[in-house]
Amino acid sequence: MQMTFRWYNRFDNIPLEYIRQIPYVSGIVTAVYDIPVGEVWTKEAILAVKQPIIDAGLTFEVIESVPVHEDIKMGAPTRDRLIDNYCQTIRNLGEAGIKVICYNFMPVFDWLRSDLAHKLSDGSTCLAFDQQTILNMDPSVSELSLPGWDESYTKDELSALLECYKNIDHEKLWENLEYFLKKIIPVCEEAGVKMAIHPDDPPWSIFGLPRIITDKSALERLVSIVDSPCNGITLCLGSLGCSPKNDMVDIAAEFAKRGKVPFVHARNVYITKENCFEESAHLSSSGSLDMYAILKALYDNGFDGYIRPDHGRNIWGEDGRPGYGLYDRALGAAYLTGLWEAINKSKE
Ligand code: DNO
Repeated sequence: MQMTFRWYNRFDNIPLEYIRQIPYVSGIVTAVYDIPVGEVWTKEAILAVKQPIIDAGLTFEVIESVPVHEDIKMGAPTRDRLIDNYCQTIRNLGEAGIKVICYNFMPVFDWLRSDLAHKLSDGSTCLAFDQQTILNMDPSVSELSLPGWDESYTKDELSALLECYKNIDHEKLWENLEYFLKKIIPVCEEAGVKMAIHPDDPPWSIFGLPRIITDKSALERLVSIVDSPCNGITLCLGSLGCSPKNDMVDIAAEFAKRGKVPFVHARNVYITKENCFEESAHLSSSGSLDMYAILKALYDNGFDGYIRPDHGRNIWGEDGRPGYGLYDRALGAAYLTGLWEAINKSKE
């Protein structure tokens, strides 16, 4: 298990030196943020991101994310050129020492929340999702973006995109994902890079858009599209785990056993009612997930990939990027490392 930490490079105000001081954190997870979605990440741009990380004594082996252009998700006629670009980015990343690429196949929106600063009883704030608030929102009349998304859209861009997706149902989206994977996985095999799809967050359809990576059977289907160690998943506990239908211990065990989990996003969620949740502190006692049992399932099934604490609360007066401040994620990393040590020692 390699403990990593997400960092938004020159767009992040957390110094790398601070991250280096979190016990056991050895690597940074980040991306090239200034190349438009769909264009090739040049070697120069990748190395410019890598150098300060190496200088700080950390490793740079996981990318989150190389965003997938909407034309690929929609199966538009332009997709072949965009997939060629994606393949070139994979090759360039492989040459720069990258081992895992996290990506997602969610139409238009990446993760979605109704509140970025939901107040908890201890005075901290967290990300939260309330289904009713989302149902009352109309994306075609507002500009939507979240800190941490790869793209934000103007009102007009959003309306146009939503219109295009009217013709794309779940099966069509699966077909387009299959087309994409069949082209890129052979390139990954040559480049020595593993793809790790991020589940849809939250794992149900929003604004009438199809969402497909939502449960165990979807993950089964995904890994069977191309049977390769390079076709894996980012096991995001909070994304799948905010639906009580997803048994996270079982999912962790199953896909770790099959060597399909190169990357884990470890965070807890507290399910307040159906389709509503708060992003709690990482501890099992704070949320709805049994973090010990999930980590044990990973350990027992040979997990040896990268893991990172995920969204943290804003605590101790920090005014951090929602979900991505320093303090609570550092607490999360220490907690996860402690669990891992205890599991490891219990086997001796
Ligand atoms: C949210 C993240 C996601 C994730 C992408 C991966 O905080 O977990 O934005 O980076 O979905 O492509």
